[in-house]
Amino acid sequence: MALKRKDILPEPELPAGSELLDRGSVLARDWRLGESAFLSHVGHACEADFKRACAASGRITQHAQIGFRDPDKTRRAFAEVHETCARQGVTVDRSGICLDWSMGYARDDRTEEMRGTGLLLEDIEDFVHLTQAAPVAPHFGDFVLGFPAAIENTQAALAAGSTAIGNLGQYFTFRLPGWDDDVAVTEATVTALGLIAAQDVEILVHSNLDDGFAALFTDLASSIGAVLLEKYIVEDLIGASMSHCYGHHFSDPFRRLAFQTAMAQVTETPGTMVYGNTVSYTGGDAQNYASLAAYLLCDITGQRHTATGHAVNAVPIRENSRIPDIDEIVDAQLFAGRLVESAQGYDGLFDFERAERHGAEIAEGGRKFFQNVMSGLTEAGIDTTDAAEMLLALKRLGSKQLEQAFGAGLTDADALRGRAPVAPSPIMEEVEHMATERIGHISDDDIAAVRDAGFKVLVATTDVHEHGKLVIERVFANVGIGSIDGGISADPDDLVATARTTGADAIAISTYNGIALEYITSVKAELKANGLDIPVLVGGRLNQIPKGSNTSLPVDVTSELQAAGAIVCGQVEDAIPALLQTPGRQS
Ligand code: B12
Repeated sequence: MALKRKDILPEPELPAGSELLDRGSVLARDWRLGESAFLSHVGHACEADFKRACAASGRITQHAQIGFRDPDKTRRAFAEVHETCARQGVTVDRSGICLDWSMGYARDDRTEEMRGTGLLLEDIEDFVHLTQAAPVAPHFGDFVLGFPAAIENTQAALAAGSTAIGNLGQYFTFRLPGWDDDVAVTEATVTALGLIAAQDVEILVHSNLDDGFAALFTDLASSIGAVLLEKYIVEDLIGASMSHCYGHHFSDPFRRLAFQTAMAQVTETPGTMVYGNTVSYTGGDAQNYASLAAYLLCDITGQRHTATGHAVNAVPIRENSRIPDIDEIVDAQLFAGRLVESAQGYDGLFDFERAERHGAEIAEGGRKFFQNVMSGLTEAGIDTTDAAEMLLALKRLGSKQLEQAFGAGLTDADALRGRAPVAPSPIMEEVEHMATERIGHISDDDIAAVRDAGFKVLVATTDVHEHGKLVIERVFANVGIGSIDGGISADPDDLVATARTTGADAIAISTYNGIALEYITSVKAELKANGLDIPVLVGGRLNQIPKGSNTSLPVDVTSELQAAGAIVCGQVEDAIPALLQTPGRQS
């Protein structure tokens, strides 16, 4: 069915992109790039120039991600990681931080209740202080662009001398709790992009594809399509430089390499970093070291063959169980440094031609996706020359609808998005695989019993992590449990309202953001206020930062969740006995 403007942008009037960009360039009169220890050290005007110089000389650069909550410890980590590695002959070129999601709200609107597991930089001095801590390129990605606070966060990042600011990918998929005004978010983001474009040095607008649509597309060609769309908006419409990151969900080495060659075929601006393949960290230290080596070798040899400017990112091997400490970050960087040396011997052993051929197919599919989106939006009545309209239309359509309507693959009724992917995305294959594996843990008797009961379960997430929800939905569909879509980053009151209107028999909540207890307590209170008594199942990462603490380590809250009346599920199949014990069903 053809898309119509009224269904995507029903507002009679929206802020014009050109006006927002003008507003941004007026701000640029006062907000200019400040000094950073990195730029003084390397003697380049911006990180993009530094990246081009490294690529030209064949040097592989390294990115370290630092995830502490405490600003002092974060500064210490910037300095210690750089210094300790330098003493052993390894250069950490850039550092990113995991900012807290409450940084997305305007400074004056932030409250302690909103805080998640990340770092809060209260004011500009905090940003500046950080970038002076070590001569590493400061990367301000998460929760800067794409949120209500986009302008003030961008001003602070610029003042602190950062020339890589993001994360546009998050604009498309992340939602702050309690925040529904996507027009205001778009307004702030486009104004901030105008401020960036008006700087007299090149600032990379960073986008982590895996934070955006790539985590949920079934086809890698669609992800290259997203690269082209963001490049079109940022470079052609806004006049800034677009720089991409990818990697979390790219577990298959061949497609990981092919995707890098596809990127090289459609972009010229240097990439920020290749993110570590974090979803492969499912074991203990020894197993995770194997995963680290596997993806790093692929990324290093990829950069040696086709330098796209991406820094390689060695994710510490305990990242799946807790926020890594300084010595663990150092270990991962030293590991990467040694692998950069060892990788030289592997050059002739990789089939780059085959990877490039597949990359060309992915790039071709990406161009098709881009063209399909552009003509589809034009036909719908969207002004594709207006950056704000383009961003808002893409955000509102979302990954599933975009891929269904505009994907490059041929129509296939059996495929998840109704199209056979050009290059299946590894993460969606993993989700399918995990669902099949979990179904194997459910007995035939239990399957028969849930089928008879005809349960309808409302399934939702508290945050952006959606794969747990997808696995639950796939398993439920297979064993005959109906799923009602409660959405992503759902607010507790909205979730309970949906439970009431749909007559759900239970609520299944998948949570990863360190807010499990607070969220479940609110859901239980909302249920009580609405006179509903249905089971609340919860699974995922069940931890929370203790109130009033500045520790970087969230603590497990399983027993508190149980005390609050939730049914804690370690695996999807734990939902089955819990549902079968449900005393009464809503009529
Ligand atoms: C993939 C991933 C992402 C992707 C998510 C993509 C997407 N759209 O889904 C991206 C890159 C976007 C992302 C973003 C972030 N992430 Co993340 N992410 C992960 C990662 C690598 C995997 C999580 C996952 O989806 N696993 C797949 C699921 C299916 O596997 P599983 O958990 O084993 O699931 C089983 C069970 O748990 C169960 N289950 C799950 N839920 C439920 C619910 C019910 C009812 C039932 C019955 C069962 C059940 O079902 C599954 C099968 O049995 C983890 C680290 C890790 N390796 O675990 C970090 C991790 C969860 N992320 C983390 C963080 C901090 C973030 C960010 C805040 C980072 C940032 N600053 O931007 C943002 C989130 C921002 C936000 N607004 O929410 C932290 C959480 C910290 C904590 N709570 O201790 C982790 C642990 C990494 C870390 N150590 O720092 N992330």
